[in-house]
Amino acid sequence: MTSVLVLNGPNLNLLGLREPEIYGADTLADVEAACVAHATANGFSVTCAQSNHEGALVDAIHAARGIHKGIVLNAGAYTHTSIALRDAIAGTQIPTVELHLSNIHAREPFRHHSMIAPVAVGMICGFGAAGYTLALDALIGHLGGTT
Ligand code: CA2
Repeated sequence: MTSVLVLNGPNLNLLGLREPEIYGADTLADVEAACVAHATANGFSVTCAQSNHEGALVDAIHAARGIHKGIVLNAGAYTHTSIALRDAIAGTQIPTVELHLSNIHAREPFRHHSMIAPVAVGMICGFGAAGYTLALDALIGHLGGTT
């Protein structure tokens, strides 16, 4: 069965616990359970991971080589700063869908630029937790829908 990785970055472990008006009421565990259910229903397996550390996220992308055919990545605030994450995606050439709960373009100017976007297959943002399953659908479609 084809496997994909859902990777979440810094502070996303706080989902559902703070700022629900921006990020929604679903917890990270809720989001991950929805990803597992959605991927499984589509014949894919999914591994979910989260880290608050940039290097650990780079390691997770490197470790995906040969295991996961694609990545859904919410890099959190590292989206806007991390050349290292961008280089990891470009270096591994693992198809990656960038995902944000909030519409980063409707927020503060410093969130408008993404380091990840130029090396991503595409970006989904602004649809809250539903964006994760939208991103999985986009990734599965990009991979050809085959298992
Ligand atoms: O909208 C998104 O998904 C973001 O990636 C979330 C990041 C933010 O820095 C990006 O600009 C957009 C922040 C994640 C923080 O998550 C929290 C969740 C609940 C409470 C506090 C923080």
